Amino acid sequence: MNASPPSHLLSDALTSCARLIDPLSDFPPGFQWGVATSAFQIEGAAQQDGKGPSIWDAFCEKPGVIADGSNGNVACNHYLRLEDDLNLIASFGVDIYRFSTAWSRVQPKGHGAWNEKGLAFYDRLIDGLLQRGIKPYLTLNHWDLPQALQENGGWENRDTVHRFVDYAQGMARRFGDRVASMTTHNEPWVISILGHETGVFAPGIKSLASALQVSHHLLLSHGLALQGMRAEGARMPMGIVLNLSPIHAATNSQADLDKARLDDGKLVRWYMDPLFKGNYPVDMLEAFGAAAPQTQAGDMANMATSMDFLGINYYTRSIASADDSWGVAQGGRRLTDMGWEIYPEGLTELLLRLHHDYSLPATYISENGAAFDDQPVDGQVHDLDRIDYLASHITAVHEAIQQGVPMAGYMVWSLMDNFEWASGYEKRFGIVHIDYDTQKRTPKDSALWYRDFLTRQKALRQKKAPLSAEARG
Ligand code: IFM
Repeated sequence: MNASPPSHLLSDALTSCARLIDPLSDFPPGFQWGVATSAFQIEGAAQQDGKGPSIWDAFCEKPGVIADGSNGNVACNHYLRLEDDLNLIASFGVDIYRFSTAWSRVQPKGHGAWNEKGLAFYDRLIDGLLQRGIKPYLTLNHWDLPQALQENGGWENRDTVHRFVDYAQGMARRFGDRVASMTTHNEPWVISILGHETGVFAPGIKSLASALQVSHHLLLSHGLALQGMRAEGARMPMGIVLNLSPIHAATNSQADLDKARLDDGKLVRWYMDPLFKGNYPVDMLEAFGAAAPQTQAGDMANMATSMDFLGINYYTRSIASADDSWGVAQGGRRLTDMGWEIYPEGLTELLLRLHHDYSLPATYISENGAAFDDQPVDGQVHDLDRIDYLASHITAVHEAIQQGVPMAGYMVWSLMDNFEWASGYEKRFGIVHIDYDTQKRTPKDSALWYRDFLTRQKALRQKKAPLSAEARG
């Protein structure tokens, strides 16, 4: 890989970021640093070695749903470039690598027969990480439900809950001795709302009632999967990953404040309340009316099965106005290539609020990053905007720690440019640039900055370790 630091530009960036993060910033002992990806976005090999189709394979075939008309057939070809990618990950000095397993690669129909070749791929990935001293953080569902299950009603069908528990148990049996962390679902709000209410993501359904039934089944399957994996003897920390944002009212008018409360109910409390309090927020049940999900006795207690950690994916804040007139540009802040406002202080605000309202368990920022239109120049990518973005958000995490939030780690989204769902390959979130014509990987300046930042963090850790041993006497 080309890892030579882009000299003056990188050091300018480091100096400017040093303003944000005190180089001696003290993160708690054991705080984990990592990078994250997901199976469908990077693996490719969509029909290789017995993999079955997922709902995203099927969705990409619909005309007009993916901005550039692309699909995940090749993506970053990670399936075939595993060894090189493992070396790439290791070159940044991360503690952890967060990835997802493609359910239809290991169990092509989502139930019944397992696919040994698919399982063997994840054996190689997990063992390759361990050999390099990197902890594998596995996510079971990063949106790519087997298409065969969709044909039976998908997440709207309660039977899928039980299929997911079987899948989770099978994965725990196979990999439970080696993975350091197990996440059930990534961003259930996205699966529910974007997949089933607005229909802009797979499977492309447009019904609020379907969306809410889906969210119920996702949370239920999460709780039952934790119980099922523990019953298999799995002892690694287990949790879920939510996409959360603070929601600010555009003005102090009662109508805007009410809308902000409603939006917060739909994005944050609809998930956090069942998981941590064992009930749905009453105001939201009222607001959803007849669209509220069908539940069965015992569901709420199962959803609140105790978790070892919570993962939070944070990208931006959200502004609520009663007439939906607010435009992101009105905040006066810079926007990323996704049109998302850069708002790092929202991360501290969110973490403090969640800890206050729910008394958080060990909490990870399981995704944080930004898309910018960066292109290589003479073999380098000078993505200083991304360095600023990452540094300011890491500073926001540090601030939350100082105010008492039990933060356990931070993961950059993403290791490499990849298939950004309905945006196709047009949006680049990676700290490693991918040339999709040649599959060449080029670490961007942000990757080199992150590597250097982690080197300093580790040096600090080592310096402190003997001190704390001494202090213990
Ligand atoms: O790329 C996605 C990821 O799959 C889930 N969280 C948000 C990212 C950026 O949109």
